[in-house]
Amino acid sequence: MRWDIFCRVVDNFGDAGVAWRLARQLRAEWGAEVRLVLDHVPILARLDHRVQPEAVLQEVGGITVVAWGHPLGAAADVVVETFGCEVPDSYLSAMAGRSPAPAWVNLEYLSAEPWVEGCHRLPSPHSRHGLPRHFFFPGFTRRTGGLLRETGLLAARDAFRQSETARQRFCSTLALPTPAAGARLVTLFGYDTVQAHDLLEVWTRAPRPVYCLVPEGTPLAARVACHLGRDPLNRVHEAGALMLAWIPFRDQMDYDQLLWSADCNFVRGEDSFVRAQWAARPLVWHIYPQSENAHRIKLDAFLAHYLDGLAPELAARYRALFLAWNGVGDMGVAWNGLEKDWPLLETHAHAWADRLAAMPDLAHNLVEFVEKSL
Ligand code: TRH
Repeated sequence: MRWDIFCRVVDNFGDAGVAWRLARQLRAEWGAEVRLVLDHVPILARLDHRVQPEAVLQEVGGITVVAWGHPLGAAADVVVETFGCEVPDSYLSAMAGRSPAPAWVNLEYLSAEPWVEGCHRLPSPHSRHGLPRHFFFPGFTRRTGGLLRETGLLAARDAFRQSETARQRFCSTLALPTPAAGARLVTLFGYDTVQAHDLLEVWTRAPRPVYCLVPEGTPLAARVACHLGRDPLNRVHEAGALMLAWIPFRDQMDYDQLLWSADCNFVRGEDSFVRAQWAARPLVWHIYPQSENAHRIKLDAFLAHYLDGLAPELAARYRALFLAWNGVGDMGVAWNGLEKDWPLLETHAHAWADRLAAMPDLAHNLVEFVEKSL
């Protein structure tokens, strides 16, 4: 089948990141002929070095990447609008002129809120030209569209972890010092937040050494550098129990290995948040901030699922860490409060990943849905 995926970058990397991941999986596992129509190709080039930022039409890994506005010609069998972006009018006319009509789906943002189950697969009231369009919601339960997960992802993760030296090798490929024995390896990807100051202070005095890897090129990486009075070009900073290194922003396809190497991943938005769950290690989520604290509802909804199964006191302490990192509460108290709990959090993170993996993945659900509607 031919698929056209449309994406407008609202900000940051996640919009393009999700669309690109979906495109790659449809191509690799479902043999789909995919065009990704994107309004900001340079963002995709940050996620995949094969992408030419200025090209209006290019082939990357078997996927056609088209800059928004470039003529598209005939409509595809399946049309996916990501995150409520509307297809261009000229393309809509092409869709209307096609027989049979294409399957048309609006792939929505990820949320664990209960209403998602009720809206998943509902027809969109805003269909134009009388063409049917449906909402497709990712989610954490069987009554949603699920999460993006490539076939073989968890097996690749486990094989990576089986090698005792994988972590050391990973650090050496980045030309970084090897983590000290017993050091807790943490990756730090989030939005700009003052909580980072407290966290760095806590790690400097931590009873167990912390080795923190910070992907460059984000406001948080710059804030960390500013707080430590360092230039990220110096790469490594050491103070007390903390060793911190700024690392190059990785290609999306390599990002998983970074997460798999770590003992704890600070992640944000949508796609890195999901990848950290597949990494099956304790995570801390910096949720995309929304006006009027709307993100708190989303955060609480996720935690209601994610913390399920932990003893109540431990769940409360872990919850405090999520909240503190999102600006509510003391980061130092929250981090130190979990010092003895890591083995339990690790077991829990694994069980959570297994629970999610028992459900079909998003690409599978999406293909099944459009095949029925065509
Ligand atoms: O970048 P994000 O904050 O993205 C978004 C946007 O804010 C968007 O507007 C919003 O709609 C969405 O979140 C919910 O966070 P996210 O989703 O985690 O995307 C980051 C992408 O960057 C993800 O695909 C992983 C990738 N990545 C790399 O490829 N290499 C790296 O080194 C890192 C740190 C991330």
